[in-house]
Amino acid sequence: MALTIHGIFASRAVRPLWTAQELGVPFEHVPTPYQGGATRTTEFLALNPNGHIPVLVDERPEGRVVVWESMACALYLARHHGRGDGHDIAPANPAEDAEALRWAFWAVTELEADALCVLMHRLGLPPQRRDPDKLAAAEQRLRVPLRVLEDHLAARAAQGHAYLAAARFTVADVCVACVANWARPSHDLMQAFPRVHDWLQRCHARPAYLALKEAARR
Ligand SMILES: N[C@@H](CCC(=O)N[C@@H](CS)C(=O)NCC(=O)O)C(=O)O
Repeated sequence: MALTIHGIFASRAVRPLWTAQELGVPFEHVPTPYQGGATRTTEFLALNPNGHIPVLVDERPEGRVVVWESMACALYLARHHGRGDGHDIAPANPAEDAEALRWAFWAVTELEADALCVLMHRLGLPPQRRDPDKLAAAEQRLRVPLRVLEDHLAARAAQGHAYLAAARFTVADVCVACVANWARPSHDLMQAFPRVHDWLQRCHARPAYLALKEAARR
């Protein structure tokens, strides 16, 4: 198969997996876990010297393309495997491309570290390792970018749009939803930012996402 995505669903690999599934492009999924040493083998390190998932391998007529960094993988897929005609999640013009780029970079720089902290200290870590002070500080800091997202969604709604970057769901929504989702266990934040909460629910109710989630459960 031309496209291979390495990395389990319950990781940053969800970003390219969800993008590929939305685009309807055939791909092989190699569910490499991030624990247990699979990302430290010589073979894996040859694909990604950082030893992280996800990795995307695209066997193209002109040669093999390897992409790591989850947001780069998602944006690459949309750009090179999307139709770009305004009917799928790929950017259809430079303005939509700019939206996808800026929201993807925004998610990793403004949101990711604190959202991950919320996920870990509310759910991921064993209870004895959870730190209420770290959690409270992360939730407090997240109020700044989540306000930006909330206001953006309000402005979009006023124009009759339910998604971030276009009249339809696009890769920009995938990139931000995958990260903002980590803050969902914070009831306070979700209550404070109801548009973010509702938009996250809408994104995660997409058949492509649910299909991947179901496949991961099996
Ligand atoms: N900035 C990277 C981070 C990748 C990353 O840290 N992936 C985690 C799983 S979500 C991983 O592979 N951890 C294993 C390790 O670091 O050993 C990206 O977005 O792709």
